[in-house]
Amino acid sequence: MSIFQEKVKSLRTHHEELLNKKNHPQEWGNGIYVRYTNPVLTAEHTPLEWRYDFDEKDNPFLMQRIMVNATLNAGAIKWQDKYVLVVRVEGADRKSFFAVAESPNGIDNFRFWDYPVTMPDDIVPATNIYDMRLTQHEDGWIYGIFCAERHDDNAPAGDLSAATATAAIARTKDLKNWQRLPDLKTRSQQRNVVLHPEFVDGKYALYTRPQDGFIDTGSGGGIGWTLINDITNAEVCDETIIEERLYHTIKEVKNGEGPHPIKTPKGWLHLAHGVRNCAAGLRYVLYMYMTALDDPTRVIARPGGYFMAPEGEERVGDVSNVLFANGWIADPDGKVFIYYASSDTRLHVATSTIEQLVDYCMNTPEDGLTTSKSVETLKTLIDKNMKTLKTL
Ligand code: M1P
Repeated sequence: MSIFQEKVKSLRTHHEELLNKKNHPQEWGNGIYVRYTNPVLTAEHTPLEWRYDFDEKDNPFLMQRIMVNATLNAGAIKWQDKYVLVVRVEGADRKSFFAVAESPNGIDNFRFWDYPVTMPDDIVPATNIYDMRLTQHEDGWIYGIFCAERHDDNAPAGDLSAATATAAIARTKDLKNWQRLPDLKTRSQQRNVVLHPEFVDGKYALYTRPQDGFIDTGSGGGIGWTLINDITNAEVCDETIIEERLYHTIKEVKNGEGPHPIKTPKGWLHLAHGVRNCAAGLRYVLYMYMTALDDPTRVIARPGGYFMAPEGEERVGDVSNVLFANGWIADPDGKVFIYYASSDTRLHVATSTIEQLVDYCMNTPEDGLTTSKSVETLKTLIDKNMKTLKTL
């Protein structure tokens, strides 16, 4: 065996070890969900065929020819008994694309399919696409709604950072062949747009996030709701904010719907992200809320504070202090797999159950919005525990 062949063999062995690595639940948690010790996908999990040229003549040093920077913000779906993620893969060139990875158990052994997704372009091609939310809709299609980013040509000459965010829409039956529909027509910029899985009043329903600028929500923001007559020519006519951002909360600067909500007997279970600003920059955390079954716009539970915040190594990455989730899977037995990315760099899983998440939403006190209220809430729990402990 030549030196080159030996190098290829050890590279493949090392890669297989990473792909086959068992994931284990972390021992101490908060009783609400369980984190796992290893990320489910990192840049190193991407296929070697994407990164190396294995022809010795052309690549005698066995160097990476195309480098991958990150694997993050994945849409998720249970598909043919597999836990399937449509991952945002970011190359060293800063361009994101979608690639499908699947696992037999949802917590480890994720493997990418051989080729990334070939996403057809809109009439106006995008520079970058990312953060797909997957919805198996009752109309029979699987929809992927994602952000399409383009340079803002109305910006002053020389401003190369000005961009626009638009909600792009595509649909598929097999996660391989995608049919692109026209981007969502709307007065504002939009990111974090999500399709509700059921028709509402016979129409498609979207969660939106209107924003004045590419980064700043400005006067806009909050999680909005709109009904769409024709998904093949989707246009926002009326938009109502159903989940506002609020002063001195974890969602003061921005918020956005995560994956589409899960239907439970007690209401729709929502996962979202909230953003606040601080001296270290923007801090992204995950939070939950619930809406009524008969009216998905009516909030019925608002647990205060964050549900999940960056911890340990999760806190550091390309965009530090960020947790972001746009994919989760609820199994028929009630187990929930939450796929979240840390610091725009890698992807993790946490597990819980519908019963636990509903309990969390219904029984976590709301944010009282002032220190005095928070202390009152705390004292109520301590008083209750003092009485309980006396009876033991
Ligand atoms: O960098 C953190 C996140 O920032 C954006 O989220 P939002 O639209 O709520 O500000 C997105 O670019 C997201 O991809 C990214 O993870």
